[in-house]
Amino acid sequence: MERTWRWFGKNDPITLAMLKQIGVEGIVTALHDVPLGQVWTREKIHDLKTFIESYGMRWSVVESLPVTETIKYAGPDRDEQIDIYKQSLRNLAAEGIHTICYNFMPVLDWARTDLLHDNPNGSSNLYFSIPQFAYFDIYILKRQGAKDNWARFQVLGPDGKPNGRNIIEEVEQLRSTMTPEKDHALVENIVIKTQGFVSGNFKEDDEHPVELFRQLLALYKGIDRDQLRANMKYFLEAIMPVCEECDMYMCVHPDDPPFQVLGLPRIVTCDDDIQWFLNAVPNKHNGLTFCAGSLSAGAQNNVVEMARKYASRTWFVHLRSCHVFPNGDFTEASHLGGRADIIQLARVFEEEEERRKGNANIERLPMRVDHGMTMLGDETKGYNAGYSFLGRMFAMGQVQGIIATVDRELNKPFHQPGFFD
Ligand code: DNO
Repeated sequence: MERTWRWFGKNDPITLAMLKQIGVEGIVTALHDVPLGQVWTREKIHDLKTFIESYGMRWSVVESLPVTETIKYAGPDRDEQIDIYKQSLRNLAAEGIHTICYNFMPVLDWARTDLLHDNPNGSSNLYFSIPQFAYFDIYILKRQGAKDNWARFQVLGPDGKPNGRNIIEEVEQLRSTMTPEKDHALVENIVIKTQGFVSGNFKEDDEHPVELFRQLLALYKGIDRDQLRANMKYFLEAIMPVCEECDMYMCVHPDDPPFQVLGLPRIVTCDDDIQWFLNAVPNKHNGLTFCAGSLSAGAQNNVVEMARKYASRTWFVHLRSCHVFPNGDFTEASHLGGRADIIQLARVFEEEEERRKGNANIERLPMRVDHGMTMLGDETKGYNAGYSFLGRMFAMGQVQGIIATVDRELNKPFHQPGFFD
């Protein structure tokens, strides 16, 4: 796999010169300054691509070319937005970029309740607490029907059966300990700090993020799982001719967390879902971002089995692993532990890459380590949540070691750029 890194553009405090020193071969980025729903021009793409190439790396993957809400809920201007999307795809391909990561999660991209949760070793990680999230929904967002939803919400145990957790009881206990400051911190974690840099729906300086959130949620009134699936199919069918014409590989990111939240349907959460969207539009340009972290947060998912099953339609890999507690809350595990089994995943995808030899544009399978620990001073640097430097570098070192070992077993050459070897 090609070792890539999510970089947030020229304002990212982590520079390309730094990345070069740690064995990064390719960059995963987006035009973060283009407002949501506007065409990415060739000029802007070219400018960033040339900048990346001046460091001896390539722009391997776009993460993300955002699918605007109107496409997801089928608003009146969705065709217009799809046309804009197609134009951006054409412009990207014309500049030699052929892999696009996107997601089809309504309103909320990924979700966490705590961004600096203590690990036993003194570092910290991202954390998702079901009762804290339910508290946000019921008492901060005050979503109609939220309490009923959470009363019926079933947390699945490792056997795939409901574990009997009483969420409402825990929410009420939590409520008695909450303060306005703690409420504010929860809003920051769920909306501002996690969405701001990925989705374009929210900005760091939004004055009324919760109100904005409510307005976006209202757009999905009446949209159930089947309807959202139909909208995803419509979008994919509409863009496939362009993807074929310019050999563009689309890879949807699984939903994070991989279960329903805020009464919104989520449709890329498990084996059945993946099978569904791949079959619904059976074209190799309709593929998957295999995000081991998101999938491993679902106790129902056997991540290695899924990797084997879907490797041939995977165009981008995210390596991280979750630890799911018996009560269903989860946190990021070490890249050498947790539910995902990154060692086995590296085998699956290194073998898959061998099968792709000679196929232009997909010959290398781009992989990035996903969220890493916040450690050794990362917390003071203002990095985006989950995207620390030292923590991700540590994970990258571990993953490179795994890949080198697997490659030795497979008799596959392993090259570590930047050294005399
Ligand atoms: C969070 C990421 C997501 C992901 C997008 C892809 O860290 O996993 O923001 O990049 O959903 O569209």
